[in-house]
Amino acid sequence: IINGTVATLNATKHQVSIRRRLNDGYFFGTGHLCGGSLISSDIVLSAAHCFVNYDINTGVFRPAEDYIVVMGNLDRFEQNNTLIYDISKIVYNVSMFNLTTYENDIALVFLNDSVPANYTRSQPISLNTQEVPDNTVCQVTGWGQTENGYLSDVLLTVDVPIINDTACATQTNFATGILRNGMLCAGYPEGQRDACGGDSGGPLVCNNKLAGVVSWGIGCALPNLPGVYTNVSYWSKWIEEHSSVSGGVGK
Ligand code: 4AZ
Repeated sequence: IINGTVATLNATKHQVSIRRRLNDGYFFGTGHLCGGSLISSDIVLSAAHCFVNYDINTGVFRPAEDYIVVMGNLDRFEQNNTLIYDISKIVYNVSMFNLTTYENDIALVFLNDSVPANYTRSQPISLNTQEVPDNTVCQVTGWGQTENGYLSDVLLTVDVPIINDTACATQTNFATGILRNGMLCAGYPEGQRDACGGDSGGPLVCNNKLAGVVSWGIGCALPNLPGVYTNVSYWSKWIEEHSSVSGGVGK
């Protein structure tokens, strides 16, 4: 997160950290790989690209056993007060994530056990099922890269407004990225505030509902190059079909 502030646990109980089980140092020393959002007692919504094996850049997905999900903490190194889960399966859309266009950058991560309903540090978030009006100010959170280029030790949050699709398509087309169906944009004309590497898969929350999944961008926080998110409302039917989680909180 670029130019964020420290998040509060109260506002981010849905936030999880997805980590590589093998701390091989390839991605990030601590194993933190991506963010995600708890959407029911045992399902996390994240980005498909988090699970692609970039080592050989074939677009092959790594198996679920390669990952763990950590939650309940603001401090990335916190060991107490956290819950750690294995992943029983990861569900992608049949059209599959496209490594070139970043289309279909969504994944359902099924935990091997349910988060106890009385565990107050982690709670599911409701899905946004309708289009978010342009200029709505939303919050994106994560442990991703900050202004100094390193992952954050503590969960950060930053406000970003939703950008009109047409305006965003024009802006992203200036460079290599192309805005496609199922994506939405948020950011400022002047840049400055944004998600960045390591925030991927994490939540964009608008009016207390999960509206976006951090997906991609051209650099981070650059002028006229907004952050691009997987549009949760575009995928809500697919999410419901594969998880029994609908607009409310499921299970
Ligand atoms: C990334 O590399 C990434 N500015 C995530 C989000 C953004 C850029 C890059 C958005 O995971």
